[in-house]
Amino acid sequence: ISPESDGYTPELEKAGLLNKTKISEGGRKLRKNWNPSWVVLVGNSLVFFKDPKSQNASSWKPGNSCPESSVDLRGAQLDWANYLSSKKNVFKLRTVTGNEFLLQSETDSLVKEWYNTIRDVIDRLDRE
Ligand code: I3P
Repeated sequence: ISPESDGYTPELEKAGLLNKTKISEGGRKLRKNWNPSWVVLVGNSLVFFKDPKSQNASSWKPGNSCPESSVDLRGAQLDWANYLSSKKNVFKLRTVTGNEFLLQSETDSLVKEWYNTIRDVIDRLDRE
């Protein structure tokens, strides 16, 4: 059976709650609007869901709920970015299309895990 005909869904790497704000769109600066977001790292994408309370680790699966947005991690840049916020534990993700997001949590270990996991995916895609 080919992966496609088997209803293949890409591997879930990580899911959890982070605070998120988009700070630029196609290189154009946006006003910050921090909101909690249910974030799912699956395959080569980071997928964002609204309404974190109603989400769980299976929510990303096709048909289960509609994401607010998603970003392709191929060619993306990841950097610590505490200088861009008054909040602690902030990192910035910039996509090849020039969209920039800040992601944050009060929990140090949680943010480090997210940073490292996203870093690993970007590095893997860079080597392909
Ligand atoms: C912004 C809001 C953000 C803050 C931002 C403010 O004000 O307080 O939370 O970002 O700071 O401008 P407003 O609600 O009036 O848009 P941080 O929490 O990340 O510091 P900034 O302009 O220095 O980015």
